[in-house]
Amino acid sequence: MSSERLDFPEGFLWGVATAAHQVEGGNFNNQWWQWEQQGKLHVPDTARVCLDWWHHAEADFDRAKALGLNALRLSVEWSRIEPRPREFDAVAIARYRQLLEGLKARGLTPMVTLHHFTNPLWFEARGGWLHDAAPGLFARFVRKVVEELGDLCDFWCTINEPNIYALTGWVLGDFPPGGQGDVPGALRVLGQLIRAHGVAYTVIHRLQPHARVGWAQNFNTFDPEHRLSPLDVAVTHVRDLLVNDLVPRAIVTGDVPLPLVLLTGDVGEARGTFDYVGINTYYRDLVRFDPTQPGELFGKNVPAPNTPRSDQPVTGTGWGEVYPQGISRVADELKKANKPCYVTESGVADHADRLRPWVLAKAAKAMHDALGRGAEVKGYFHWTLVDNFEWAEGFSTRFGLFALDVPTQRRTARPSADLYGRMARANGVTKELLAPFGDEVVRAAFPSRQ
Ligand code: IFM
Repeated sequence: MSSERLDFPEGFLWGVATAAHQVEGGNFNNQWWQWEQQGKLHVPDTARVCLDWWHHAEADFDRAKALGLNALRLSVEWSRIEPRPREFDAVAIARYRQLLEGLKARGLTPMVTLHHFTNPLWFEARGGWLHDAAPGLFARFVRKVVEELGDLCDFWCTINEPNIYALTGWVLGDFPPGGQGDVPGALRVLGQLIRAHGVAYTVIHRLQPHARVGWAQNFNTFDPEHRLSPLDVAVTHVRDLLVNDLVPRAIVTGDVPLPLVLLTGDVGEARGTFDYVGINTYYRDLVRFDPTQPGELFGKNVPAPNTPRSDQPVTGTGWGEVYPQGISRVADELKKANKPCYVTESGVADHADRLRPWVLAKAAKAMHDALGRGAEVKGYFHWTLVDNFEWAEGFSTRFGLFALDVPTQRRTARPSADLYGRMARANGVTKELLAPFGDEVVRAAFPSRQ
């Protein structure tokens, strides 16, 4: 019966998402490694060996295949492929070819991200993304990647979460280069990343006219703490505009509203440069007007009371309400862009697996609802397969379907790995499938029938 089952369209992608620096190990030539060496993480960790994908990714590909998944998102590490300007490393390229062949051999459609937070040191030394030449340098790298790997992949994600890269690196100080409260700097970087996305799109399509090219946008749901407070509503709107809307609007229309465009610069050439939108979504925050926080644009994020919270980072203001429901809000909103979307990331920091089954059920429901309202959602990439290096938090927070014991590299499936595998194999969700995880998980996908 359809009400007892959430079915997904044929060919729907059920995958997992990863990123090079978070899994490969041995990436000693990018700015994150340098940041780790300077002791800038919130915990005493490094990504030294990581999950050792550089040598053993195939064992995890086997795990993904055994679950019954049909897709996997990974990123290529710019600092490996182009360790020095214009010098391309044939050994690194050969290894990436091997990885993509490995995915294909296992029936896992690869989505390849071209930039996921890390930059080669030589690029940083030239001024990183703030240098005028940065989009062109990125385009040169992208051209090489597509020339070398294009026979094995035609599904590209140019840049992962440009908004988070700018926010954490220029405003919050958690990511290199560690800027704090520098909103103008964040906007300048965003402008550069949007232009870089645009040129990358054009380069890829010149080489591969049939390619599917998009980017992954982090959408954080914001709601005013008090809906009737005009000040809460106003500061919420500003956050929404800067965090969620600016990049998609720029890529869809080629416009950034005044006065922000004075900082981002013109992005007209990025107009229409997308075949899909990648949705990364994790949290919701309520926003309260706070006149004492000019650096936070006069707003303070407050978690909604009595809502699900993930494991938390060891420092900082913490992560908001776990909110997979955000997927349907974003997918509905994106219908006006008239292109398909993929959930390129959704997941939860949850070492005990207490919330992950609920997140999976709720995400499936959110996508199913959005599909029912006409959104073209074509796949879901869970973040992530195996616990990995969570940037400033090192290995202190755990997002994996499989737990990782870092010293021994031993992987242990969490119960939700089995659940997600069953969802993928069924291309849908049933009550029976969710029942072992309890009523709340069943209700997450079948709210009215309990
Ligand atoms: O681990 C990150 C990923 O690199 C980008 N999106 C959010 C994930 C979880 O925090």
